[in-house]
Amino acid sequence: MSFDYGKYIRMEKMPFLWCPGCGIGIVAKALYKAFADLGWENNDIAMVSGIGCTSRVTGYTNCNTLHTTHGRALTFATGIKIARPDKHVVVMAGDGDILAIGGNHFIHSCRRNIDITVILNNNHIYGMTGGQYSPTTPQGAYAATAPYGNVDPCFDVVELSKAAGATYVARGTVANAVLLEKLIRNGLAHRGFSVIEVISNCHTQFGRRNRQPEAMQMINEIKERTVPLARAEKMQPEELYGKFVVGELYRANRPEYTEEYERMRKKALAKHQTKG
Ligand SMILES: Cc1ncc(C[n+]2csc(CCOP(=O)(O)OP(=O)(O)O)c2C)c(N)n1
Ligand code: SF4
Repeated sequence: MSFDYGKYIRMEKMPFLWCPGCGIGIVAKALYKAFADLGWENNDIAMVSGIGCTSRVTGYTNCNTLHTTHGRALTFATGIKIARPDKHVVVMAGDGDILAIGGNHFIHSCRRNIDITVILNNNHIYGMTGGQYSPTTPQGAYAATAPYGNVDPCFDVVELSKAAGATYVARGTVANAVLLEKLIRNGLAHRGFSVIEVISNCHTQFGRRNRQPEAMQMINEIKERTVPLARAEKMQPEELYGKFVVGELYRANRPEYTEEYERMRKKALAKHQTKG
């Protein structure tokens, strides 16, 4: 079904700065489709980002936007959600932005279960700044700062989010936009902290150094390594090594932060008024 994604784009900002074939375009389109499916108007949404290629989505999106400093999107997003709980707050983030410099904010936002949706575009590298390795660069992969291969083990975004307290966790890829739209839509609709990890391609900085310099090479490789959750459940852990298990991977119900905060505020107010 066609939809008017132009409604969510600031046409005056065109053209996008992304390299041709970059996965971020697919992620942005899936996000706009999810907004349209949910019937969200431009002014219903507040989108926040830090710095990076992924973070540029915010500048191109026609809604209430805040393009902040590297790693700090969740601090601004938390402030917005507390001040305006009526807004749908979305954070667009790269793996470096939200898991390295912003890692501390990320785990504590998961713990609070604040009603914010994070779209974590995992292209396994710092794209914007020239291909330094990030917390999701696979061990052994090459990067500008790992010319002989990366020694650091990488985070599993799904396990990290679950362990820290997020209440909706999903993984999709740029190789399956239809599934990605559904995962994003369900994450946006979820009341609580939701994380949608998107396995994406940065052929310019990651692929070029790892024998996949073309966008389609990377996207095809992502497709080959993708395993839907139902199939993964029948596989052994060793068979899943190096694979991307996709789908809605975790859901939980826990009190949401702004509601709890409001409850405490009212309690404090009542106590104060009784004393007065
Ligand atoms: C405090 C600070 N440190 C470092 C930078 C430089 N910087 C800008 S974007 C970026 C990394 C971006 O990588 P990622 O978040 O993975 O996003 P991508 O570009 O891959 O989408 C870095 C290190 C900065 N802008 N501010
Ligand atoms: S450097 Fe990588 S992440 Fe940035 S626009 Fe180019 S392909 Fe995309």
